[in-house]
Amino acid sequence: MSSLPRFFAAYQDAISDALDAMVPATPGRLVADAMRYTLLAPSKRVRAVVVLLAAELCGRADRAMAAACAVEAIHASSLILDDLPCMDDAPLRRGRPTVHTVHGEAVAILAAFGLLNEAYAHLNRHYDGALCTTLTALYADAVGLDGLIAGQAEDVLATDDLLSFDTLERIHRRKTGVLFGAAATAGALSAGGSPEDIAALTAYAKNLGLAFQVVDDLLDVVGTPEETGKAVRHDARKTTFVSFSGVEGARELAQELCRTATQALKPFGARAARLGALADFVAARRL
Ligand code: GRG
Repeated sequence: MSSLPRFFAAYQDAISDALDAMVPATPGRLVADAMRYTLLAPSKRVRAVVVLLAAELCGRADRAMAAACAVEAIHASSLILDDLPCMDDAPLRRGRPTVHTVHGEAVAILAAFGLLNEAYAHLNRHYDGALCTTLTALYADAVGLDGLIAGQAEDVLATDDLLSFDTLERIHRRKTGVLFGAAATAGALSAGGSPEDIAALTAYAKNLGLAFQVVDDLLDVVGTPEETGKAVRHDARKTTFVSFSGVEGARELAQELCRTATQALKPFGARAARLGALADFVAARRL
């Protein structure tokens, strides 16, 4: 399954509408324009869909959309920062020129901070009490010094070194896997899921996230800008899962991680079919 499962479209539409309302258009405000430029650009919305599907599986999806929007805002913030000249220096993202090439670096950095800030503000506006505190801490930890920031720091600083497989895995579990895990945890928490449900969904999503990153490396080699919306052969100087394991090895690793992810869903039985279909998509994705 190299295209998104059919049920995805309705989730993507609902998420895009909610994101549109989260950061409303305010003509003439450059930073808000830059935030919307990235946030509303064509995206798979995988992390937000994971939030919603985890909540559904735990019995109620009606409180999950704000957590889904917040994770998308964090993700969009990280994309802007990742693309900056001092990091990946990427020209293209989501099929469009990157924010800093359109608006300049200063506005891009402010837009990234704006999106991160909005993510936490959004949680605060939509949740109360212990749930609000827990979700805010969950996302802050995912972004923080054991999460995206740690993974990115190690990745950026290691460009010219040969990395061990363990180091590569640690970098990408943090850069990508942790936010997927937090998305599933947030969805389950918003629905009042049991500790067992939360643990199973988090294990699923962390492995799914690492598989997602392995395929990201793969698509840098075998994909096209039309498929991925990004420049390809951009990681040629870096140690990646493909430079380590080859194209076939990386594909097998992604499939193995997706199988491990799906096994974690066993306690849910057939009710987890959509998350299973998402794992099948990730293992074979071309976008
Ligand atoms: C302060 C939020 C924050 C981050 C600082 C810059 C940084 C640390 C981390 C970078 C994390 C990053 C960009 C990891 C790559 C993850 C990845 C595979 C992105 C592509 O995701 P897709 O394919 O993109 O889901 P779409 O466009 O579909 O949403």
